[in-house]
Amino acid sequence: MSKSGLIFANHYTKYSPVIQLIQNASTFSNKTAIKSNGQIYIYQDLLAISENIAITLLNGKKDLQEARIAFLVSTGFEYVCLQWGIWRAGGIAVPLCTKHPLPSLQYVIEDIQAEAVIYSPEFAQLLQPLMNQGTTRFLSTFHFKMKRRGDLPDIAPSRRAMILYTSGTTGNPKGVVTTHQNIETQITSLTTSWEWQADDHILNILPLHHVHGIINVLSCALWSGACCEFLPKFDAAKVFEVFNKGEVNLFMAVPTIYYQLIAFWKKLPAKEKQQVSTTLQKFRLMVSGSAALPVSVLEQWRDISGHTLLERYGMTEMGMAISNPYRGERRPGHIGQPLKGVTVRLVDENNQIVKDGTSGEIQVKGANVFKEYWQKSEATQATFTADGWFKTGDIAVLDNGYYRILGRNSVDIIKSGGYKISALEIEEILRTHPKIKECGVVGIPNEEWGEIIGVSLIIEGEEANFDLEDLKAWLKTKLPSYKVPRLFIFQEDLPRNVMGKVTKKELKRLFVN
Ligand code: MCA
Ligand code: AMP
Repeated sequence: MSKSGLIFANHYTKYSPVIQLIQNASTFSNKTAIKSNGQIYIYQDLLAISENIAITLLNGKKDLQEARIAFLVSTGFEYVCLQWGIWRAGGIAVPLCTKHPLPSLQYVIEDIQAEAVIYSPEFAQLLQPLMNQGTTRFLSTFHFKMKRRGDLPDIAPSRRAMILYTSGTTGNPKGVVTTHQNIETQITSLTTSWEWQADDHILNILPLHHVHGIINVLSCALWSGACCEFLPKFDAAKVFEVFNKGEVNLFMAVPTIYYQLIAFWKKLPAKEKQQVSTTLQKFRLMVSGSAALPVSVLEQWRDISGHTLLERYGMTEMGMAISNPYRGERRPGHIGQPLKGVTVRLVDENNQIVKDGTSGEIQVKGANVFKEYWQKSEATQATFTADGWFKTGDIAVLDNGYYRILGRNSVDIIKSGGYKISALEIEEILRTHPKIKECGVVGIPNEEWGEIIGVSLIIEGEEANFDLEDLKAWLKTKLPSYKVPRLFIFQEDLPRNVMGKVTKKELKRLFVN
Protein backbone atom coordinates (compact mmCIF):
# COMPACT_ATOMS: atom_id res chain seq x y z
CA MET A 1 0.00 0.00 0.00
CA SER A 2 1.27 3.44 -0.86
CA LYS A 3 2.28 5.84 1.88
CA SER A 4 1.40 8.84 -0.27
CA GLY A 5 -1.22 11.23 1.03
CA LEU A 6 -2.08 12.25 -2.52
CA ILE A 7 -3.82 9.09 -3.61
CA PHE A 8 -7.44 9.01 -4.72
CA ALA A 9 -9.15 5.80 -3.60
CA ASN A 10 -11.11 3.62 -6.05
CA HIS A 11 -10.03 5.74 -8.96
CA TYR A 12 -11.21 4.79 -12.40
CA THR A 13 -8.68 5.22 -15.17
CA LYS A 14 -8.94 5.54 -18.92
CA TYR A 15 -5.54 4.89 -20.49
CA SER A 16 -4.62 6.75 -23.64
CA PRO A 17 -4.07 3.59 -25.65
CA VAL A 18 -1.07 4.72 -27.61
CA ILE A 19 1.22 5.98 -24.84
CA GLN A 20 2.62 2.54 -24.26
CA LEU A 21 4.61 3.58 -21.20
CA ILE A 22 1.35 4.48 -19.46
CA GLN A 23 -0.45 1.40 -20.71
CA ASN A 24 2.37 -0.76 -19.35
CA ALA A 25 1.95 0.88 -15.94
CA SER A 26 -1.60 -0.43 -15.66
CA THR A 27 -0.24 -3.97 -15.68
CA PHE A 28 2.09 -3.22 -12.74
CA SER A 29 -0.66 -1.59 -10.72
CA ASN A 30 0.35 -2.45 -7.12
CA LYS A 31 4.09 -2.68 -7.64
CA THR A 32 6.39 -0.01 -6.25
CA ALA A 33 7.19 2.47 -9.03
CA ILE A 34 9.00 5.25 -7.21
CA LYS A 35 10.79 5.89 -3.96
CA SER A 36 11.46 9.52 -3.19
CA ASN A 37 11.58 11.76 -0.13
CA GLY A 38 11.20 8.73 2.12
CA GLN A 39 7.87 7.79 0.46
CA ILE A 40 6.89 4.79 -1.61
CA TYR A 41 4.57 5.17 -4.60
CA ILE A 42 2.98 2.36 -6.58
CA TYR A 43 2.16 2.39 -10.31
CA GLN A 44 -1.51 2.99 -9.56
CA ASP A 45 -0.54 6.20 -7.74
CA LEU A 46 1.25 7.42 -10.84
CA LEU A 47 -1.73 6.57 -13.03
CA ALA A 48 -4.29 8.19 -10.77
CA ILE A 49 -2.40 11.39 -10.11
CA SER A 50 -1.17 11.88 -13.67
CA GLU A 51 -4.75 11.37 -14.87
CA ASN A 52 -5.95 14.05 -12.48
CA ILE A 53 -3.21 16.43 -13.67
CA ALA A 54 -4.19 15.76 -17.29
CA ILE A 55 -7.87 16.48 -16.62
CA THR A 56 -6.99 19.64 -14.69
CA LEU A 57 -4.74 20.84 -17.51
CA LEU A 58 -7.43 20.12 -20.09
CA ASN A 59 -9.92 22.17 -18.08
CA GLY A 60 -12.80 21.09 -20.30
CA LYS A 61 -10.83 20.97 -23.58
CA LYS A 62 -10.65 17.64 -25.45
CA ASP A 63 -6.93 17.76 -26.16
CA LEU A 64 -4.02 20.13 -25.42
CA GLN A 65 -3.00 19.73 -29.08
CA GLU A 66 0.72 19.89 -28.39
CA ALA A 67 0.62 23.01 -26.21
CA ARG A 68 4.01 23.38 -24.54
CA ILE A 69 3.81 22.88 -20.79
CA ALA A 70 7.02 23.62 -18.90
CA PHE A 71 7.50 22.31 -15.37
CA LEU A 72 9.98 23.17 -12.65
CA VAL A 73 9.96 20.69 -9.78
CA SER A 74 12.61 18.65 -8.01
CA THR A 75 13.30 15.12 -9.19
CA GLY A 76 10.96 12.51 -7.74
CA PHE A 77 7.34 11.38 -7.78
CA GLU A 78 5.84 14.81 -8.51
CA TYR A 79 8.08 15.22 -11.55
CA VAL A 80 6.89 11.93 -13.05
CA CYS A 81 3.20 12.67 -12.38
CA LEU A 82 3.54 16.01 -14.17
CA GLN A 83 5.41 14.54 -17.12
CA TRP A 84 2.81 11.79 -17.56
CA GLY A 85 -0.09 14.21 -16.92
CA ILE A 86 1.10 16.56 -19.67
CA TRP A 87 1.51 13.65 -22.08
CA ARG A 88 -1.91 12.21 -21.26
CA ALA A 89 -3.55 15.60 -21.91
CA GLY A 90 -1.88 15.82 -25.35
CA GLY A 91 0.70 18.44 -24.38
CA ILE A 92 4.44 18.65 -25.00
CA ALA A 93 6.36 18.22 -21.74
CA VAL A 94 9.27 20.63 -21.26
CA PRO A 95 11.20 19.92 -18.03
CA LEU A 96 13.10 22.94 -16.72
CA CYS A 97 16.46 22.66 -14.99
CA THR A 98 16.21 23.21 -11.24
CA LYS A 99 19.74 24.69 -11.22
CA HIS A 100 19.13 27.33 -13.87
CA PRO A 101 19.07 31.02 -12.96
CA LEU A 102 16.11 33.08 -14.14
CA PRO A 103 17.51 34.21 -17.54
CA SER A 104 18.11 30.58 -18.61
CA LEU A 105 14.58 29.59 -17.52
CA GLN A 106 13.08 32.62 -19.21
CA TYR A 107 14.88 31.78 -22.44
CA VAL A 108 13.26 28.32 -22.57
CA ILE A 109 9.81 29.51 -21.47
CA GLU A 110 9.79 32.19 -24.18
CA ASP A 111 11.34 30.00 -26.85
CA ILE A 112 8.62 27.36 -26.51
CA GLN A 113 5.87 29.99 -26.08
CA ALA A 114 4.76 28.02 -23.04
CA GLU A 115 1.04 27.82 -22.49
CA ALA A 116 1.71 27.06 -18.84
CA VAL A 117 4.59 26.73 -16.42
CA ILE A 118 3.94 24.41 -13.49
CA TYR A 119 6.18 24.90 -10.47
CA SER A 120 6.49 23.58 -6.95
CA PRO A 121 6.37 26.19 -4.16
CA GLU A 122 10.15 26.23 -3.62
CA PHE A 123 10.56 27.83 -7.08
CA ALA A 124 7.79 30.44 -6.73
CA GLN A 125 10.13 33.25 -5.71
CA LEU A 126 12.58 32.53 -8.51
CA LEU A 127 9.83 32.59 -11.15
CA GLN A 128 7.98 35.57 -9.65
CA PRO A 129 9.43 38.20 -12.06
CA LEU A 130 8.00 36.25 -15.03
CA MET A 131 4.50 35.86 -13.64
CA ASN A 132 1.65 38.12 -14.82
CA GLN A 133 3.54 38.92 -18.02
CA GLY A 134 2.36 37.76 -21.45
CA THR A 135 -0.05 34.89 -21.94
CA THR A 136 1.84 32.08 -20.16
CA ARG A 137 -0.04 30.80 -17.09
CA PHE A 138 2.03 30.03 -13.99
CA LEU A 139 0.45 27.24 -11.98
CA SER A 140 1.63 26.08 -8.60
CA THR A 141 1.48 22.32 -8.08
CA PHE A 142 -1.25 23.04 -5.47
CA HIS A 143 -3.50 23.79 -8.44
CA PHE A 144 -3.59 20.05 -9.19
CA LYS A 145 -4.55 18.74 -5.77
CA MET A 146 -8.32 18.87 -6.24
CA LYS A 147 -9.79 15.67 -7.66
CA ARG A 148 -11.46 16.05 -11.07
CA ARG A 149 -13.16 13.77 -13.56
CA GLY A 150 -13.14 13.81 -17.33
CA ASP A 151 -11.96 12.06 -20.47
CA LEU A 152 -8.49 11.93 -21.87
CA PRO A 153 -7.58 12.16 -25.56
CA ASP A 154 -6.00 9.38 -27.60
CA ILE A 155 -2.45 10.32 -28.52
CA ALA A 156 -1.00 9.19 -31.86
CA PRO A 157 2.63 7.99 -31.58
CA SER A 158 3.71 10.48 -34.23
CA ARG A 159 2.77 13.42 -32.02
CA ARG A 160 5.36 15.64 -30.33
CA ALA A 161 5.93 14.60 -26.71
CA MET A 162 8.95 16.38 -25.25
CA ILE A 163 11.37 19.26 -25.80
CA LEU A 164 14.82 19.16 -24.17
CA TYR A 165 17.32 21.97 -24.59
CA THR A 166 20.81 21.25 -25.87
CA SER A 167 23.76 23.51 -26.59
CA GLY A 168 25.07 23.72 -30.12
CA THR A 169 27.69 25.45 -32.18
CA THR A 170 25.41 28.38 -32.94
CA GLY A 171 24.89 30.42 -29.80
CA ASN A 172 21.73 29.80 -27.79
CA PRO A 173 20.52 26.32 -26.83
CA LYS A 174 18.07 24.64 -29.20
CA GLY A 175 14.92 22.73 -28.25
CA VAL A 176 15.15 19.09 -29.33
CA VAL A 177 11.65 17.79 -30.13
CA THR A 178 10.97 14.08 -29.74
CA THR A 179 7.72 12.29 -30.52
CA HIS A 180 6.07 9.56 -28.47
CA GLN A 181 7.34 7.12 -31.08
CA ASN A 182 10.94 8.40 -30.71
CA ILE A 183 10.73 8.03 -26.94
CA GLU A 184 9.23 4.55 -27.12
CA THR A 185 11.97 3.44 -29.52
CA GLN A 186 14.70 4.92 -27.32
CA ILE A 187 13.28 3.11 -24.28
CA THR A 188 12.70 -0.30 -25.87
CA SER A 189 16.10 -0.34 -27.49
CA LEU A 190 17.65 -0.13 -24.00
CA THR A 191 15.19 -2.29 -22.09
CA THR A 192 15.83 -5.15 -24.50
CA SER A 193 19.59 -4.67 -24.92
CA TRP A 194 20.29 -4.30 -21.20
CA GLU A 195 17.65 -6.87 -20.20
CA TRP A 196 15.59 -4.71 -17.85
CA GLN A 197 13.35 -6.73 -15.51
CA ALA A 198 10.32 -5.91 -13.35
CA ASP A 199 12.35 -6.74 -10.23
CA ASP A 200 15.08 -4.22 -11.06
CA HIS A 201 15.66 -1.31 -8.72
CA ILE A 202 17.65 1.70 -9.94
CA LEU A 203 18.95 4.74 -8.10
CA ASN A 204 18.47 7.99 -10.05
CA ILE A 205 20.81 10.81 -9.07
CA LEU A 206 20.85 12.55 -12.45
CA PRO A 207 19.12 15.81 -13.38
CA LEU A 208 15.78 15.30 -15.11
CA HIS A 209 16.13 17.78 -17.96
CA HIS A 210 18.36 15.47 -20.00
CA VAL A 211 17.94 12.15 -21.79
CA HIS A 212 20.31 10.25 -19.50
CA GLY A 213 18.15 10.75 -16.39
CA ILE A 214 14.77 10.88 -18.15
CA ILE A 215 15.00 8.02 -20.67
CA ASN A 216 17.85 5.69 -19.70
CA VAL A 217 17.08 5.65 -15.99
CA LEU A 218 13.52 6.80 -15.21
CA SER A 219 11.55 5.76 -18.28
CA CYS A 220 13.32 2.43 -18.81
CA ALA A 221 12.57 1.57 -15.18
CA LEU A 222 8.89 2.48 -15.43
CA TRP A 223 8.49 0.79 -18.80
CA SER A 224 9.74 -2.43 -17.21
CA GLY A 225 7.70 -2.32 -13.99
CA ALA A 226 10.88 -1.72 -12.00
CA CYS A 227 11.44 0.66 -9.09
CA CYS A 228 13.14 4.02 -9.58
CA GLU A 229 14.49 5.49 -6.37
CA PHE A 230 15.53 9.14 -6.25
CA LEU A 231 18.06 11.17 -4.38
CA PRO A 232 17.39 14.88 -4.85
CA LYS A 233 20.98 15.44 -5.93
CA PHE A 234 24.21 13.55 -6.25
CA ASP A 235 26.02 13.02 -2.95
CA ALA A 236 28.61 10.23 -2.76
CA ALA A 237 27.97 9.44 0.92
CA LYS A 238 24.21 9.18 0.39
CA VAL A 239 24.64 7.05 -2.72
CA PHE A 240 26.68 4.46 -0.79
CA GLU A 241 24.21 4.68 2.09
CA VAL A 242 21.35 3.76 -0.25
CA PHE A 243 23.42 1.06 -1.97
CA ASN A 244 24.24 -0.53 1.39
CA LYS A 245 20.54 -1.11 2.06
CA GLY A 246 20.83 -3.84 -0.58
CA GLU A 247 17.78 -3.03 -2.73
CA VAL A 248 19.42 -1.23 -5.65
CA ASN A 249 20.79 -3.50 -8.38
CA LEU A 250 21.28 -1.04 -11.26
CA PHE A 251 23.16 2.24 -11.54
CA MET A 252 23.82 4.66 -14.38
CA ALA A 253 25.89 7.83 -14.23
CA VAL A 254 28.32 10.12 -16.01
CA PRO A 255 32.10 9.48 -15.66
CA THR A 256 32.50 12.45 -13.26
CA ILE A 257 30.15 10.74 -10.80
CA TYR A 258 32.11 7.48 -10.92
CA TYR A 259 35.29 9.52 -10.41
CA GLN A 260 33.79 11.18 -7.33
CA LEU A 261 32.45 7.87 -5.95
CA ILE A 262 35.93 6.38 -6.29
CA ALA A 263 37.50 9.37 -4.50
CA PHE A 264 34.94 9.04 -1.68
CA TRP A 265 35.40 5.25 -1.40
CA LYS A 266 39.19 5.68 -1.09
CA LYS A 267 38.69 7.82 2.02
CA LEU A 268 36.44 5.29 3.79
CA PRO A 269 37.77 3.11 6.65
CA ALA A 270 38.73 -0.41 5.51
CA LYS A 271 35.59 -2.05 6.94
CA GLU A 272 33.25 0.36 5.16
CA LYS A 273 35.23 0.00 1.93
CA GLN A 274 34.67 -3.74 2.12
CA GLN A 275 30.96 -3.31 2.84
CA VAL A 276 30.47 -1.08 -0.22
CA SER A 277 32.47 -3.42 -2.45
CA THR A 278 30.48 -6.46 -1.30
CA THR A 279 27.22 -4.60 -1.96
CA LEU A 280 28.31 -3.45 -5.44
CA GLN A 281 29.33 -6.95 -6.47
CA LYS A 282 25.67 -8.01 -6.21
CA PHE A 283 24.51 -5.39 -8.75
CA ARG A 284 23.17 -6.59 -12.09
CA LEU A 285 24.49 -3.71 -14.22
CA MET A 286 26.41 -0.43 -13.98
CA VAL A 287 26.51 1.94 -16.96
CA SER A 288 28.57 5.01 -17.81
CA GLY A 289 27.82 7.55 -20.52
CA SER A 290 27.27 11.16 -21.62
CA ALA A 291 31.03 11.68 -21.91
CA ALA A 292 34.16 9.60 -22.53
CA LEU A 293 34.89 7.22 -19.66
CA PRO A 294 38.62 7.40 -18.84
CA VAL A 295 40.13 3.91 -18.82
CA SER A 296 41.69 4.74 -15.43
CA VAL A 297 38.21 5.32 -13.97
CA LEU A 298 36.89 2.10 -15.53
CA GLU A 299 39.80 0.14 -14.04
CA GLN A 300 39.55 1.64 -10.56
CA TRP A 301 35.80 1.05 -10.47
CA ARG A 302 36.37 -2.55 -11.57
CA ASP A 303 38.78 -3.04 -8.67
CA ILE A 304 36.25 -1.60 -6.21
CA SER A 305 33.02 -3.13 -7.51
CA GLY A 306 33.98 -6.14 -9.58
CA HIS A 307 32.05 -4.57 -12.49
CA THR A 308 33.37 -3.54 -15.87
CA LEU A 309 31.27 -0.45 -16.50
CA LEU A 310 29.13 -0.75 -19.62
CA GLU A 311 30.00 2.36 -21.66
CA ARG A 312 27.48 3.57 -24.19
CA TYR A 313 27.15 6.59 -26.48
CA GLY A 314 24.16 8.82 -27.09
CA MET A 315 22.90 12.31 -27.70
CA THR A 316 19.83 14.37 -26.84
CA GLU A 317 18.81 14.25 -30.50
CA MET A 318 18.76 10.44 -30.70
CA GLY A 319 18.83 8.84 -27.27
CA MET A 320 21.33 5.98 -27.22
CA ALA A 321 22.89 4.83 -30.48
CA ILE A 322 25.97 2.73 -29.70
CA SER A 323 26.64 0.52 -26.70
CA ASN A 324 28.99 -2.05 -25.33
CA PRO A 325 27.15 -5.35 -24.86
CA TYR A 326 25.28 -6.42 -21.74
CA ARG A 327 26.61 -9.91 -22.36
CA GLY A 328 29.96 -10.14 -24.08
CA GLU A 329 33.15 -8.12 -24.14
CA ARG A 330 32.98 -4.56 -22.75
CA ARG A 331 36.02 -2.94 -24.28
CA PRO A 332 37.66 -0.12 -22.27
CA GLY A 333 37.97 3.15 -24.18
CA HIS A 334 35.32 2.04 -26.71
CA ILE A 335 31.62 2.80 -27.00
CA GLY A 336 30.66 -0.55 -28.55
CA GLN A 337 28.37 -1.36 -31.44
CA PRO A 338 25.10 0.09 -32.82
CA LEU A 339 22.03 -0.78 -30.75
CA LYS A 340 19.29 -2.82 -32.41
CA GLY A 341 17.25 -0.68 -34.82
CA VAL A 342 19.93 2.02 -35.03
CA THR A 343 21.97 2.34 -38.23
CA VAL A 344 25.37 3.99 -37.95
CA ARG A 345 27.93 5.06 -40.54
CA LEU A 346 31.21 6.98 -40.46
CA VAL A 347 31.72 9.57 -43.19
CA ASP A 348 34.29 12.11 -44.36
CA GLU A 349 33.68 15.85 -44.95
CA ASN A 350 31.90 14.98 -48.24
CA ASN A 351 29.50 12.54 -46.57
CA GLN A 352 31.34 9.63 -48.17
CA ILE A 353 31.65 6.48 -46.08
CA VAL A 354 35.22 6.04 -44.86
CA LYS A 355 37.24 2.83 -45.07
CA ASP A 356 37.39 0.62 -41.96
CA GLY A 357 40.04 1.88 -39.57
CA THR A 358 39.71 5.48 -40.87
CA SER A 359 38.14 8.14 -38.70
CA GLY A 360 34.91 9.88 -39.70
CA GLU A 361 31.84 11.65 -38.39
CA ILE A 362 29.23 9.39 -36.80
CA GLN A 363 25.92 9.66 -38.67
CA VAL A 364 22.79 7.89 -37.49
CA LYS A 365 19.42 6.76 -38.84
CA GLY A 366 16.55 5.14 -36.98
CA ALA A 367 13.19 5.69 -35.30
CA ASN A 368 15.14 6.87 -32.24
CA VAL A 369 16.26 10.06 -34.03
CA PHE A 370 14.44 13.28 -33.09
CA LYS A 371 11.85 15.09 -35.20
CA GLU A 372 13.19 18.65 -35.31
CA TYR A 373 14.71 21.55 -33.42
CA TRP A 374 11.82 23.57 -32.06
CA GLN A 375 10.94 26.26 -34.61
CA LYS A 376 14.41 26.16 -36.14
CA SER A 377 13.82 24.62 -39.53
CA GLU A 378 17.16 25.77 -40.95
CA ALA A 379 19.10 24.25 -38.06
CA THR A 380 17.05 21.05 -38.41
CA GLN A 381 17.78 20.86 -42.12
CA ALA A 382 21.46 21.56 -41.55
CA THR A 383 21.81 18.68 -39.10
CA PHE A 384 20.52 16.04 -41.53
CA THR A 385 22.08 14.97 -44.82
CA ALA A 386 19.94 15.17 -47.95
CA ASP A 387 19.20 11.44 -47.58
CA GLY A 388 18.14 11.68 -43.94
CA TRP A 389 21.24 10.81 -41.87
CA PHE A 390 21.58 12.70 -38.60
CA LYS A 391 25.01 14.32 -38.36
CA THR A 392 26.23 13.95 -34.77
CA GLY A 393 29.42 16.04 -35.06
CA ASP A 394 31.29 13.31 -33.15
CA ILE A 395 34.36 11.77 -34.76
CA ALA A 396 34.99 8.06 -34.30
CA VAL A 397 36.82 5.11 -35.74
CA LEU A 398 35.72 1.49 -36.05
CA ASP A 399 38.43 -0.43 -34.28
CA ASN A 400 38.19 -4.25 -34.52
CA GLY A 401 34.39 -4.16 -34.54
CA TYR A 402 33.98 -1.60 -31.74
CA TYR A 403 33.53 2.13 -32.21
CA ARG A 404 35.95 4.44 -30.46
CA ILE A 405 35.29 8.19 -30.09
CA LEU A 406 38.20 10.41 -31.12
CA GLY A 407 36.68 13.84 -30.52
CA ARG A 408 34.25 16.33 -32.00
CA ASN A 409 34.32 18.32 -35.20
CA SER A 410 33.79 21.56 -33.26
CA VAL A 411 36.13 23.04 -30.63
CA ASP A 412 33.23 25.19 -29.44
CA ILE A 413 31.40 22.28 -27.79
CA ILE A 414 32.61 21.49 -24.29
CA LYS A 415 31.63 18.45 -22.17
CA SER A 416 31.99 19.10 -18.47
CA GLY A 417 30.51 16.87 -15.76
CA GLY A 418 28.46 15.21 -18.54
CA TYR A 419 26.85 18.51 -19.55
CA LYS A 420 27.20 19.75 -23.12
CA ILE A 421 28.17 23.41 -23.10
CA SER A 422 28.58 25.92 -25.92
CA ALA A 423 31.70 28.08 -25.70
CA LEU A 424 29.95 30.66 -27.89
CA GLU A 425 27.02 31.01 -25.49
CA ILE A 426 29.39 31.80 -22.60
CA GLU A 427 31.41 34.22 -24.74
CA GLU A 428 28.25 36.11 -25.73
CA ILE A 429 27.34 36.60 -22.07
CA LEU A 430 30.90 37.61 -21.10
CA ARG A 431 30.98 40.25 -23.83
CA THR A 432 28.04 42.00 -22.17
CA HIS A 433 30.17 42.60 -19.04
CA PRO A 434 31.17 46.28 -18.89
CA LYS A 435 34.84 45.52 -18.17
CA ILE A 436 35.34 42.80 -20.80
CA LYS A 437 36.45 43.86 -24.28
CA GLU A 438 36.91 40.39 -25.79
CA CYS A 439 37.15 36.79 -24.62
CA GLY A 440 37.72 33.23 -25.78
CA VAL A 441 36.22 30.17 -24.07
CA VAL A 442 37.68 26.67 -24.42
CA GLY A 443 37.40 23.22 -22.78
CA ILE A 444 40.56 22.04 -21.01
CA PRO A 445 40.96 18.25 -20.55
CA ASN A 446 40.47 17.11 -16.96
CA GLU A 447 40.21 13.59 -15.56
CA GLU A 448 37.42 14.39 -13.07
CA TRP A 449 35.20 16.67 -15.17
CA GLY A 450 36.08 15.50 -18.70
CA GLU A 451 36.78 19.10 -19.54
CA ILE A 452 36.96 22.23 -17.40
CA ILE A 453 35.87 25.54 -18.86
CA GLY A 454 38.69 28.01 -19.35
CA VAL A 455 38.44 31.61 -20.52
CA SER A 456 40.93 34.13 -21.76
CA LEU A 457 39.85 37.68 -20.94
CA ILE A 458 40.83 40.91 -22.63
CA ILE A 459 39.71 43.56 -20.19
CA GLU A 460 39.38 47.32 -19.84
CA GLY A 461 41.95 48.64 -17.37
CA GLU A 462 44.43 46.82 -15.16
CA GLU A 463 44.32 43.09 -14.35
CA ALA A 464 45.15 43.97 -10.73
CA ASN A 465 41.87 45.90 -10.47
CA PHE A 466 39.74 43.13 -11.94
CA ASP A 467 37.87 41.04 -9.34
CA LEU A 468 37.42 37.46 -10.56
CA GLU A 469 35.12 36.56 -7.66
CA ASP A 470 32.81 39.41 -8.72
CA LEU A 471 32.86 38.12 -12.28
CA LYS A 472 31.97 34.55 -11.16
CA ALA A 473 29.11 35.85 -9.02
CA TRP A 474 27.88 37.97 -11.96
CA LEU A 475 28.04 34.96 -14.30
CA LYS A 476 26.03 32.83 -11.85
CA THR A 477 23.11 35.26 -12.19
CA LYS A 478 23.12 34.62 -15.93
CA LEU A 479 24.23 31.02 -16.37
CA PRO A 480 23.85 27.73 -14.46
CA SER A 481 26.96 27.11 -12.36
CA TYR A 482 28.12 24.21 -14.56
CA LYS A 483 28.54 26.74 -17.41
CA VAL A 484 30.65 29.14 -15.33
CA PRO A 485 34.38 29.05 -16.28
CA ARG A 486 36.79 27.73 -13.64
CA LEU A 487 40.11 28.69 -15.27
CA PHE A 488 40.97 32.29 -16.17
CA ILE A 489 43.87 33.90 -17.99
CA PHE A 490 44.32 37.53 -19.03
CA GLN A 491 45.73 38.51 -22.41
CA GLU A 492 46.34 41.61 -24.52
CA ASP A 493 44.70 39.86 -27.47
CA LEU A 494 43.51 36.33 -28.36
CA PRO A 495 45.66 34.10 -30.56
CA ARG A 496 44.48 34.58 -34.16
CA ASN A 497 45.31 33.19 -37.60
CA VAL A 498 46.27 35.34 -40.60
CA MET A 499 42.57 35.94 -41.33
CA GLY A 500 42.14 37.38 -37.82
CA LYS A 501 40.05 34.39 -36.65
CA VAL A 502 40.61 33.21 -33.07
CA THR A 503 42.56 29.95 -33.04
CA LYS A 504 40.99 27.97 -30.21
CA LYS A 505 43.50 25.13 -30.41
CA GLU A 506 46.28 27.63 -29.76
CA LEU A 507 44.26 29.16 -26.92
CA LYS A 508 43.79 25.73 -25.29
CA ARG A 509 47.55 25.24 -25.27
CA LEU A 510 47.98 28.40 -23.21
CA PHE A 511 45.98 26.83 -20.38
CA VAL A 512 47.76 23.51 -20.46
CA ASN A 513 51.26 25.05 -20.35
C1 MCA B 1 30.41 21.68 -10.43
N1 MCA B 1 31.67 21.97 -10.04
C2 MCA B 1 32.46 21.98 -11.12
C3 MCA B 1 31.61 21.69 -12.22
N2 MCA B 1 30.34 21.49 -11.76
N3 MCA B 1 33.78 22.19 -11.27
C4 MCA B 1 34.29 22.13 -12.52
N4 MCA B 1 33.52 21.86 -13.61
C5 MCA B 1 32.19 21.63 -13.50
N5 MCA B 1 31.47 21.34 -14.58
C6 MCA B 1 32.15 22.18 -8.70
C7 MCA B 1 31.45 23.36 -8.06
O1 MCA B 1 32.15 24.54 -8.27
C8 MCA B 1 31.48 22.98 -6.61
O2 MCA B 1 32.74 23.24 -6.07
C9 MCA B 1 31.35 21.47 -6.63
O3 MCA B 1 31.78 21.05 -7.92
C10 MCA B 1 29.91 21.04 -6.39
O4 MCA B 1 29.07 21.79 -7.26
P1 MCA B 1 27.60 21.35 -7.57
O5 MCA B 1 26.97 22.29 -8.53
O6 MCA B 1 26.92 21.07 -6.26
O7 MCA B 1 27.90 20.03 -8.32
P2 MCA B 1 27.08 18.76 -8.30
O8 MCA B 1 25.62 19.05 -8.14
O9 MCA B 1 27.71 17.76 -7.37
O10 MCA B 1 27.27 18.32 -9.81
C11 MCA B 1 28.25 17.49 -10.26
C12 MCA B 1 27.55 16.40 -11.10
C13 MCA B 1 26.69 17.14 -12.16
C14 MCA B 1 26.68 15.54 -10.21
C15 MCA B 1 28.61 15.58 -11.76
O11 MCA B 1 27.55 17.87 -12.99
C16 MCA B 1 25.75 16.25 -12.91
O12 MCA B 1 24.67 15.89 -12.42
N6 MCA B 1 26.13 15.87 -14.15
C17 MCA B 1 25.30 15.02 -14.96
C18 MCA B 1 24.77 15.78 -16.12
C19 MCA B 1 23.92 14.88 -17.02
O13 MCA B 1 23.01 14.18 -16.61
N7 MCA B 1 24.24 14.90 -18.30
C20 MCA B 1 23.56 14.15 -19.25
C21 MCA B 1 23.43 14.99 -20.48
P3 MCA B 1 32.94 24.30 -4.91
O14 MCA B 1 32.07 23.79 -3.79
O15 MCA B 1 34.41 24.25 -4.66
O16 MCA B 1 32.44 25.57 -5.52
S1 MCA B 1 24.01 14.14 -21.87
C22 MCA B 1 22.73 13.17 -22.36
O17 MCA B 1 21.67 13.09 -21.77
C23 MCA B 1 23.12 12.31 -23.51
C24 MCA B 1 21.90 11.86 -24.25
C25 MCA B 1 23.89 11.08 -23.03
O18 MCA B 1 24.67 10.51 -23.79
O19 MCA B 1 23.69 10.70 -21.87
P1 AMP C 1 24.15 15.92 -25.20
O1 AMP C 1 24.09 16.87 -26.31
O2 AMP C 1 24.20 16.54 -23.88
O3 AMP C 1 23.11 14.95 -25.44
O4 AMP C 1 25.53 15.20 -25.32
C1 AMP C 1 25.78 14.31 -26.38
C2 AMP C 1 27.25 14.24 -26.59
O5 AMP C 1 27.89 13.62 -25.48
C3 AMP C 1 27.62 13.40 -27.76
O6 AMP C 1 27.50 14.10 -28.98
C4 AMP C 1 29.06 13.04 -27.42
O7 AMP C 1 29.93 14.09 -27.80
C5 AMP C 1 29.04 12.95 -25.91
N1 AMP C 1 29.00 11.56 -25.45
C6 AMP C 1 27.94 10.85 -25.01
N2 AMP C 1 28.33 9.61 -24.63
C7 AMP C 1 29.66 9.54 -24.83
C8 AMP C 1 30.66 8.55 -24.64
N3 AMP C 1 30.38 7.35 -24.12
N4 AMP C 1 31.93 8.84 -24.99
C9 AMP C 1 32.26 10.05 -25.49
N5 AMP C 1 31.36 11.03 -25.69
C10 AMP C 1 30.08 10.79 -25.36
